Amino acid sequence: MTSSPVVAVVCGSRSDLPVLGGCFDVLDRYGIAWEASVISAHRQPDALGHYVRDAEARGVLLFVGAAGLAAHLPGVLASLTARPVIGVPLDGGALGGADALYSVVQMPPGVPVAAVAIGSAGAKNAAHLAARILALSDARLAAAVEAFRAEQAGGAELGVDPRSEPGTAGR
Ligand code: RP5
Repeated sequence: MTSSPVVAVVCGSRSDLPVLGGCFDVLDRYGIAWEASVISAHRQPDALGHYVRDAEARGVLLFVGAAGLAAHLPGVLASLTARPVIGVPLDGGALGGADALYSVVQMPPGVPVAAVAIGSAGAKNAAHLAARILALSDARLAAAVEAFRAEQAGGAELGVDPRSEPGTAGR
């Protein structure tokens, strides 16, 4: 990234990074400068505090926190900054991500986290939501968000014969 990051994506483990690919792709599509870090709220709490303070000083405007299991990372991020935090719950094992979802979404009043869907869908939506928030004070980004919406709206298919779809024969 050449310009200074405005979105900081933090995940709790290197094992989370593959699921976040769509988040980085969408941020790139919008031309949003980002940086990614692996800092566990449980294993490296002091490092997380230092990182948030440094990121704010460098101009980061919004944080994305992604974690699985007892996913406290987004909530701890929200406790450390007044800037918006989007939480991505990840599927970390036996409970299929429901554990992380509950951890991310059930924040106490006064410490908000914007929770998105579990896994890769949520990772992409974290980037789309970040773009919409940042677009409130960025005309270029507002145009990019509208361009994406227009492109997406053009994908409707009317009068489809499902039997003619490729790959559905014999199912
Ligand atoms: C969470 O525990 C991480 O976000 C990850 O989803 C999960 C497992 O971490 P590792 O044991 O793979 O490092 O904190």
